[in-house]
Amino acid sequence: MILRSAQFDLTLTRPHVMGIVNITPDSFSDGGKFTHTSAAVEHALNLLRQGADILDIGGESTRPNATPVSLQEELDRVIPVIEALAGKISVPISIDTYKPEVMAAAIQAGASMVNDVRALQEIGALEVVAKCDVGVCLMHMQGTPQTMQVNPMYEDVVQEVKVFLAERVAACMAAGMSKDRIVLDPGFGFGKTRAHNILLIQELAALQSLGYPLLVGLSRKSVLGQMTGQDVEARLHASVAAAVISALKGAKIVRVHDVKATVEALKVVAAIDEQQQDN
Ligand code: 8Y7
Repeated sequence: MILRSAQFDLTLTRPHVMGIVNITPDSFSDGGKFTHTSAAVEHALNLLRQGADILDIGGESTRPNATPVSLQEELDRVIPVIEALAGKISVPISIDTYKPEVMAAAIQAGASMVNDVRALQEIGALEVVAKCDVGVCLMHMQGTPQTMQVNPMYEDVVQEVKVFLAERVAACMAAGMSKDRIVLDPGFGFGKTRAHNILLIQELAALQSLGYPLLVGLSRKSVLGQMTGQDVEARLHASVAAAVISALKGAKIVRVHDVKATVEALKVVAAIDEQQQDN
């Protein structure tokens, strides 16, 4: 499988690692450590040294109950970081936002992929991405970050996520985007109970049948806390296990905080996979 934009071409035969760069003082796992541009750039460069294949830069936390951030504040957080990295690094820069103005400014500054937890449903977002020749990750969410974990409900979570993602793909096609720009994501933890998250990972193949590369984000998420009893800062081992299982279930990109551990774990997956293919 391939993910392409004007600036990059990723052949997704082995699972790729997207490293998370949060520039959010209220982000639940980085706790404001990377608020300033230079610290965020330093963190990004660290993730690259650890083997990240893509960097995902975000300026507004989407954790449950997070306070929304103004457009100007989000721009002030992410644009200087993208400007400092663009042209200096060899991996694609993804902008994590649902706001079309942030998408446009980030692409202008050098981002070549958009990671949108609202799957380009915000007015104007589809148009920005369609005309800019960038990659896009379309994610499923039930509700909004403010309310999504109150009482998530589905009749058939896998089917409903699949139908939603297929509809968003159709919207992208109708806007003139090409197929090889698109990645799909079930949106773990976004309006899902523990049981919903588990069903989605078990049935990842059902989403793969849509024919697009899948991205999985389970890193440090609360479902892993529920499974292990560990607080967010102690979910490394659970997160690596989740990344390995995602890769075995067919995910082509995993979005993670702990790049080094994940890269090493996925090298083991890839080595075993390769030999199967050779024989
Ligand atoms: C995801 C995400 C977050 C995810 C994609 C967190 C921005 C919460 N989670 N984007 N963003 N997929 N595509 O725990 O699962 O990192 S924010």
